[in-house]
Amino acid sequence: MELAASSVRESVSSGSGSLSPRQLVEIYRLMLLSRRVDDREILLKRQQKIYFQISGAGHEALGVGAALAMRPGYDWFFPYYRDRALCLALGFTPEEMLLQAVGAATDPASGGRQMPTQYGSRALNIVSVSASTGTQLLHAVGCAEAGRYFSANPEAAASAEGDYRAFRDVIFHGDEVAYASLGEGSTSQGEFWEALNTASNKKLPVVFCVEDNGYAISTPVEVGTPGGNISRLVANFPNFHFAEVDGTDAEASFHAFQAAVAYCRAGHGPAFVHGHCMRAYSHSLSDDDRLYRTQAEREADALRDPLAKMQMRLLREGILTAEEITALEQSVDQEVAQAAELALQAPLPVVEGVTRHVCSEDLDPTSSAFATEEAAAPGTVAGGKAGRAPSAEPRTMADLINACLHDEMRRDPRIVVFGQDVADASREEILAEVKGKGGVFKLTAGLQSEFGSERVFNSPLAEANIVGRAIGYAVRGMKPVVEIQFFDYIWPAYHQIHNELALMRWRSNGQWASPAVIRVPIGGYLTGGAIYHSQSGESLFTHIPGLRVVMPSNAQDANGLLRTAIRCDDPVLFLEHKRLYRETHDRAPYPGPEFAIPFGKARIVRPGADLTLITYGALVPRSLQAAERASRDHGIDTEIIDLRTLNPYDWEAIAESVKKTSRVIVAHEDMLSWGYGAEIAARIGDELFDYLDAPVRRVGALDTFVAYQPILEDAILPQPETIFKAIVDLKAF
Ligand SMILES: Cc1ncc(C[n+]2csc(CCOP(=O)(O)OP(=O)(O)O)c2C)c(N)n1
Ligand SMILES: [Mg+2]
Repeated sequence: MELAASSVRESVSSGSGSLSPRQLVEIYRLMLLSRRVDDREILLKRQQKIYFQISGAGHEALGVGAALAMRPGYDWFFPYYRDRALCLALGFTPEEMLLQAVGAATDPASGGRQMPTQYGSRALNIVSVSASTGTQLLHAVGCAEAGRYFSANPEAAASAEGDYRAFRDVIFHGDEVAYASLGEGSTSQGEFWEALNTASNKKLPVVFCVEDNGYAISTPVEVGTPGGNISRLVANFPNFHFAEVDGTDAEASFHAFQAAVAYCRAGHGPAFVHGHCMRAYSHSLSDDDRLYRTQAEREADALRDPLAKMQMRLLREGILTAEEITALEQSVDQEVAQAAELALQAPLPVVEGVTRHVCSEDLDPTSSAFATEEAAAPGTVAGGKAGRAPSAEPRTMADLINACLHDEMRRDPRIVVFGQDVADASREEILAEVKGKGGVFKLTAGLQSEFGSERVFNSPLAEANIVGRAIGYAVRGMKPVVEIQFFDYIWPAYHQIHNELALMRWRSNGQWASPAVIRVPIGGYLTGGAIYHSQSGESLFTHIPGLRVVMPSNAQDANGLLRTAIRCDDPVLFLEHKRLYRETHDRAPYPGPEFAIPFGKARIVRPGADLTLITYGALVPRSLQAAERASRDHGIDTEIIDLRTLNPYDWEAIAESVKKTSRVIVAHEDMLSWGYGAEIAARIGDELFDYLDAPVRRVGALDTFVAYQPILEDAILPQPETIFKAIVDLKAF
């Protein structure tokens, strides 16, 4: 009687038309298995043996239908928490699910870090998903783009020693498809529309599945979806295959997915399957739907239960007798009970391991492998169509960032660059006539012309789209080096950065990682930059575990640190101060294509004996001015430390200097309160108290936004004068 999911998949994909009785029985078995794992979890939760439960009850027909139309370990999956049946039908086992529920060390998705149903499996190509509704859709889009890229450029998949590629294995198939699902409530998220936008525009092989159970917790569908039907709203997206299906009917669901997957595999574009299903239980075990649904409604919904419907069909059509149904139930129950027993005996995670996989355990960007600072030979100029010409002439930070991007893209075919206006021209045929844009600050100029539109391209004006897709690319082993046009507009992407980019490795217990680089122009001192072109806010990012945050103050450091950012295996936020892009004082000769600076190594900008000034970014030149004046006017000898990387940061350099001078100021452009300096000052107070002769001082902007009128801007942001006064003051303390 029993038949494995894989054999259903094979026999179905080779055959045509309706499903055989044996196939229907296997579909029923998988649906039942899913429901019974839910029921077992509910029992375990009531016994307080697990800590959270959310069920897939009512969604089983859609999940099994999708899974049987696709290929585990070949296609790619970005499911959501209702996709228990999908995952079981792909090959995730009941025991593995229950290991998640108990939070076991052997939980294959996260090692006890994530809630149950936040699935993940390398073997099955189920990419780790979070609890955030809708974020995974953009990952699926980036994943599909990466698959297409590798198919067109198979040589890019080759491994390479000496950078992240040694640890990012690549698999791809020319006709692979990515699956991404969500509830109908989550279609209200902007990222849903951003994902459809790119999938449509680029004709990507992504099957979007909306599992419409009519509610988002207690909120009915019409609140978030005008008119109450998402299919009507998306119907005009070009290039899509659309299907609206009874998602409580397993066979209809399966056929809908079969057609959708075939459309995607053939390369016609994305597909949108809208399945009307139902919620057999409340939202989760923490919810009681009797509070917001009438009894009549709940009873009517119960008649649509896909499991009951399938069982009735098997009986009605004489495929199974009542006795055979009972036997099947017993065998499924036994399987689930055994799985629960094993899960309850499984080893629990060790407390000592909690910080494992915050960052890469394989490649350490603070290591000497990235210390080619001295070895690199200055004297050649990178960039441009002509390639590298010898030159020792000093170049700006903007030039040397651009040069690094050219160098690295030549060296590593897995790098793609995208963002708003980063291309020379999206309509590439006009490049014969026009010079091209290459970024609003021209940092990416010439990249598209040299490396083509497949590797350098404009994104829609949507920051979450940029970072979300970058994550999808990066989990496939590519190296997206994306640009957020202004730090002031990074906020729509903050969710992706905080909950996805930085977390991918830790939450999947090292199974998945998304080491993308995000370049971001930041900061003020622009004279007229005002509120929305002058923001700082780096401490909001250094507060995110797993994210490396870099902020160079000069051309040479920018070049060497960007190289490390690109070659390392962690996600990096690379903050480029706009005011420093074209300054004359921070220029440097092009240091060559192998020049790298390790993270977490500060630079002593000015040695001194009397006082330590810790800073970074645009306050480095301002601090230098202040220190020179303090030396001239008062004979105070200030040591200036440029941190260069903010997370990790060079505690040894700080400690060594403070032990020598016993007086310390932390100065930054960002607002004083809750700023980056608070952490450094606190740690100095904590660990170096015995060495201090005075309190730790901080210099920062006033606790307000940056105003447009230059008189106001000058008063708000810290000036050389502000720092000078702090130096004199502290020396006199
Ligand atoms: C970004 C985000 N906001 C809010 C939540 C809390 N939340 C979890 S599930 C949910 C409702 C989702 O409804 P729907 O998309 O219809 O999926 P369903 O649970 O009905 O299958 C909400 C609001 C969340 N997890 N993520
Ligand atoms: Mg819903």
